[in-house]
Amino acid sequence: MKIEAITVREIRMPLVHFFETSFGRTTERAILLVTLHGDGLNAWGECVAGENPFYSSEWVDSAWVTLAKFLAPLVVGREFATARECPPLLAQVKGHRMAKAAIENALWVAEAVEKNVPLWKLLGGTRRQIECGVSIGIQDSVEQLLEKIETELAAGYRRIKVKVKPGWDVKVLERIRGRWPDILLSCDANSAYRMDDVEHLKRFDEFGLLMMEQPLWNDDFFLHARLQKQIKTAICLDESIRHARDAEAALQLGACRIVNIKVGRVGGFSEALRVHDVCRSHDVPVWCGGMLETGIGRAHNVALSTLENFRLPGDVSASKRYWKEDIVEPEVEVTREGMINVPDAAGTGYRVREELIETLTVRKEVFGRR
Ligand code: OSB
Ligand code: MG
Repeated sequence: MKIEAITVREIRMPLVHFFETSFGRTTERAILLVTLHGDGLNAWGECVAGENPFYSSEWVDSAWVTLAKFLAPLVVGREFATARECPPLLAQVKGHRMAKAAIENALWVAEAVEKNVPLWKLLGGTRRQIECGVSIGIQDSVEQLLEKIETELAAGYRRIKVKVKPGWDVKVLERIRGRWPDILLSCDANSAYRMDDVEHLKRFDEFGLLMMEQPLWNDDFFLHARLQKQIKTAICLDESIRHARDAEAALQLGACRIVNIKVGRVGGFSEALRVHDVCRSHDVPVWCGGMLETGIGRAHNVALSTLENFRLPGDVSASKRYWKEDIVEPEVEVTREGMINVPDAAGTGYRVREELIETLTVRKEVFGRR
């Protein structure tokens, strides 16, 4: 694709239900979208940075400035034979992986459309259906959480993940297990614990969890390796895996037994594929994480989840769990069996609703000439 211009925009979308983690509550998303214009097509990418730098250092405004000042100028006017040429070009900019991923992922979509193949095939995927789990935030009461779990299980979801933090953990897990002794259950702490909490974290072992996600520091694997030796529950790393080298280091250290791959967190599809391959070489399963994406990022997660080592249900779930109306058509839907049928059409297989996006846009800037 020859990139003639790039549009960077911010949209606002209220969540159907608030989403709360150990680092805070979100009621409305602010989301950056990137559109690459060229070869007569528009290719869309989503930046998964949050409204604040509480999950990782990137956030909407930092991504905006990085895209505007450095990343867009690097790619506007360039011709790409494949999307894989993008990361080396952007490598001069350190970090800012979510901002980079928005551009690179859009290029993968453009490549798929131009080659007339589905994105999942271009990525090397094989699965025609992907297994879905849900991530359920901290609620105002345990009763409210149990009700939510009941709804999601009835909808067919195959794994329940609950957010935990000190004061909302063991008692909550006890209640869940009391009611559902056998469901696939995991928890995600988003770095809410410290090594002083090891004795407390050992108590999680009695719940037969599939995994405990990112219990300690967001940028650590050394202490996670120590913790993993002291608990039976498999640790899954999310925040601290930034690229394939991190995955290799974490696995060699024994810092986790499962890895969550978020394509934005690792800087785009090329690196996500590398992380996938590193984990496969260690026989460590991966699953696809989510960042409360719109249908644009969600469609990318669907495609990525078709790779062979995505062996556990991910956090990729139906559009309607998040949005009253999604910005893709059809919306991402989940079957009664808790699966997403992966589209067969070229590109993502989900049409971007450009007119609707215009109405949600709060700021927009075009780089290059359209
Ligand atoms: O840690 O996986 C996480 C959402 C925002 C930031 C971090 C995380 C999450 C989720 C939600 O767990 C996953 C989703 O449903 O998109
Ligand atoms: Mg997580």
